Amino acid sequence: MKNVALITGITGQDGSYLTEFLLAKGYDVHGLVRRHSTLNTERIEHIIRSDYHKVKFFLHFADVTDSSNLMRLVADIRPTEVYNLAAQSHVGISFEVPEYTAEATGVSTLKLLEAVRVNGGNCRFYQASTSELYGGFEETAPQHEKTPFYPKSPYGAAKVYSYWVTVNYRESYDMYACNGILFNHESPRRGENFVTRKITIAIAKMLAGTQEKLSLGNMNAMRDWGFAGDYVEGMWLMLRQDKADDYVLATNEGHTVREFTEAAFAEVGIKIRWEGEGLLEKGYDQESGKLLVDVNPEFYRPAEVEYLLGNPAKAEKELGWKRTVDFKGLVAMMMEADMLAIAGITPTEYKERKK
Ligand code: NAP
Ligand code: G4F
Repeated sequence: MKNVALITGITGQDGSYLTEFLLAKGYDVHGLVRRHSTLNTERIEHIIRSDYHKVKFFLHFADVTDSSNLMRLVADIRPTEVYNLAAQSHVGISFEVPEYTAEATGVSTLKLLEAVRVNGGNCRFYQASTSELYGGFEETAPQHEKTPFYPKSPYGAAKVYSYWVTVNYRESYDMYACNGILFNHESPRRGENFVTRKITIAIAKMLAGTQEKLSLGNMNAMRDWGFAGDYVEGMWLMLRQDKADDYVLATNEGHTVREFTEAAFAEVGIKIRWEGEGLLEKGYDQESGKLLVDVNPEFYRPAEVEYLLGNPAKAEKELGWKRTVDFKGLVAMMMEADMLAIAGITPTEYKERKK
């Protein structure tokens, strides 16, 4: 039987890596894209321009909040696997657009599951669940599949709904439906307003002379940051098992926002000297004394998730999943990509600079 994947959120970070991964495995890949007033396909532009386009790679206009659209597309495409990656995925912004987040990140999962069920229910379903489910529940860190949920944002609450409705469809209708509970994963394709990418872009701009300083919110928040390319393989592996189940993907290595900032500056040979605390914390170039980092309360959230650290033991044992990029490798990859793209230096100049 031909493998046919349907990916929602194909224009996002994970959607683009997953598409490359599945095309390399011989899948037909169908992706849903929203209509924008400007083109929004930057991350998959290389695939659109490749020989795959309209042969093994197909795009369809759709919005995951539109159930009739989903129903028709599932009926037309007849996917063997559905990867539900679409979401309003920014935690901070979910406080600004809570109702829309509930629709796009929560209820839309029900709409897609229902479209699959009504159309026969015999394709495999991946739901992009998240470590934000655990939110404020830190006691059993590293968090794992059995850790209780305590979402701390409209985004987290919407994802809790999506998690449970996925489990519910698995149990009620015997559907092969899995939750991948993924801890933060990043890459050079990460959205510009997530903290890691915001940091690497800012440093590249500062070195290019087009930005003065980097302003951040909570620098003490700890995250378990992995590489997105590793995590999309985990999604696929979850759909390869005899029985559907839920799995954590994480690195079990935690770092604060401050540590990520230091590590990114270190990649370009700058050592940060920190002074002050909380809103008064500042980071200076140890050599020149120049102010490089400060704190702006604008980036604080009404409620914060302070500590996320994941235990991927179940995925490692049952799926044979293993991350290939560690924290240092991830920071280096992201910093190099932004230096080449933004600071306009060549790979050779970058290597020279790092010596
Ligand atoms: P992302 O880069 O923000 O991509 C989100 C995708 O969803 C984009 O393609 C976006 O389309 C699409 N989308 C948003 N609202 C939509 C709507 N109403 N209809 C159709 N498409 C819509 O997110 P990501 O980092 O790739 O993450 C993928 C999924 O994993 C998300 O569900 C996220 O919540 C979840 N997750 C991510 C992480 C992580 O660390 N990256 C960790 C755990 C879980 P546009 O391009 O048109 O905006
Ligand atoms: O990079 P972030 O915005 O990611 P966050 O909130 O952890 O959410 C990401 O990971 C989740 C998985 O755990 C996904 F489900 C979700 O879709 C998304 O991909 O923020 C990371 C931390 C937070 O504690 C935030 O308060 O960094 C802190 N932070 C400090 N200064 C900042 C900033 N975050 C952002 N975005 N911008 C800042 O200036």
